[in-house]
Amino acid sequence: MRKKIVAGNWKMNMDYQEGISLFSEVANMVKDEVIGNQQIIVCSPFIHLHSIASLAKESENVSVGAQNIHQEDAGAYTGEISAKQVRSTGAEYVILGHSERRAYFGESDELLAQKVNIALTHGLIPIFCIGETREEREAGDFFDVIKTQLEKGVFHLSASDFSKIILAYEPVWAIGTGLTASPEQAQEVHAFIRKQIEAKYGAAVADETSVLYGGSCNPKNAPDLFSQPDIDGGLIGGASLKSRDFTDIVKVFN
Ligand code: 3PY
Repeated sequence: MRKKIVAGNWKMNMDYQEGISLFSEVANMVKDEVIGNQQIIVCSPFIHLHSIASLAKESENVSVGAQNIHQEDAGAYTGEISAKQVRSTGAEYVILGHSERRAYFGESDELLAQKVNIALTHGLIPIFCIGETREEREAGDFFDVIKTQLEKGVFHLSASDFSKIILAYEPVWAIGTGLTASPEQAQEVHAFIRKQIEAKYGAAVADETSVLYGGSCNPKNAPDLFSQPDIDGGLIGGASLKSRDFTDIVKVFN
C-alpha cells in the first residue's frame, strides 16, 4: 500500500532558533498521531538541516528534507549546496521543481532532471513538484503542461529509481494565494498523473507512487482533499509553520 505523506515546506522562514523550536514542537506533537504507513517530513532551510536531522533521529517519527540542491556534485559554485552536502546533514529528502524555483530562479525541466539525478545518486529522495499556472488552467492546457513536466523531469528514470520518488501536484494558482483546488479538481489531476505513470512504468509502480497535493493546504481543507482516492497526502506551505495546524493535518489520516 502506498505511503500517506504529510511534508512541510517552511520556504525561507524561521531563523535558526525558531526552526529548532518549531521542529521540536512538531516532533513532540505528532509523536502519537502517526499511523502505520504514514510518513512525516519537514523540509527546512539549509541552516536547520543538521540540527533537526539529529533531533529527528531521536523522535523517529519525522524525517527531514531540503528545499533545493545544485545540479553538480561539487566545485566552484559560490553560495550553492550539493546533494552530497545535504545528505551528509542526515536529511533524506529534497523538494525539487517547486513553482517558486521554476518561476523566480528560472529552473527548467531539463535542469530539474539533472537535479533529480544527482539527488538519487547521493541517496536523497526527490519530492518532485508539478503544476500549471492560472493562465494554463484557464486556457485548458493543464493536462499537457503536467504531462510535459513529468516527461522531461522524471520519466527518464528507470522504474526502480522512479519508484523511490514522491510527486506533488501544486497548481501554481493555489500557491501563496489562499486559493485551493477543489477536491474534485485536484483528484482529476492526480488521477491523470497516476495514468501517466501507469502508461510509462506499469500499474504496479503507478499504484505504489505517492502523489501529494500542495497549494494552500490547511487543517480545514485537508480532510476533503486527502479523502480523494488518488491524493496521498500534502505538501504544506504556510500551515507547516504552526505546530498545531501541521499536527492537525497529520491527524487527518487517523
Ligand atoms: C503552499 O502551500 O503554498 C506551497 O507552496 C507548498 O509547497
